[in-house]
Amino acid sequence: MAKISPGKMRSLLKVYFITGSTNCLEDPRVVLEEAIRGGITLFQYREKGSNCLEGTEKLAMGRELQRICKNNGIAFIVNDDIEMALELDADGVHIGQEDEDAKEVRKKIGDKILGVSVHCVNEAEKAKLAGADYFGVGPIFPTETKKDTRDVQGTALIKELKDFEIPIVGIGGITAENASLVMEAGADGVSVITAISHADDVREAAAKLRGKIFH
Ligand code: TZP
Ligand code: IFP
Ligand code: MG
Repeated sequence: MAKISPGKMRSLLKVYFITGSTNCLEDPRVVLEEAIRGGITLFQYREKGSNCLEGTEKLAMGRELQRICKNNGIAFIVNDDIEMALELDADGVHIGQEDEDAKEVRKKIGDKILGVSVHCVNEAEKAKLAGADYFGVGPIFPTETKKDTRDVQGTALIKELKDFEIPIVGIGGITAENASLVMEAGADGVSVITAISHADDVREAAAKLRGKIFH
């Protein structure tokens, strides 16, 4: 597989759903199936937090979520865990600034999709040189999901990073109500955990968010 084109990457980022067992109110497999029915365009498996799955349980869950993605033509990205991404032959990985160096990760994963969290222009420069396929920018709005985030950034950095010509997804506290602000700032898409995983009707929540992005 050749490296993904920026145009294709931008189209995948539009409604980027992230979840893991600790984020879901019911079985993550059911949540993912429903979110796909609602129209998500990309999925990231992020297994974090107290009582999260580890080891073989995490691997088994990853494998099942990947199968659901495959059956529905949705690319499957793994958060942080490069070894698991390689073991599963995932479509890509997402790493933060606290994870392994992006250049080293790029070497390990070849042409797979590489997403990097960036919080300033300097980090964006480094990530671009390392061969990042997209930038994750956030937290845009206050979020309860990740406790160790940087300060809330609003949409200013999204505007600044447009010059890099790397696809951008906003993350952090994004809902159907504020998603338009993120897109208007120049993001290619929005990434959410709570807005979909905690919804009473997961499918409807994904569809509502999608409706704000595709109009
Ligand atoms: N990185 C920055 S904010 C965040 C992550 C993983 C959490 C996003 O979750 P939510 O529930 O969509 O605010
Ligand atoms: N951004 C993203 C993404 N994923 C993460 N896990 C994260 C920040 C901490 F939305 F993919 F860009
Ligand atoms: Mg990380």
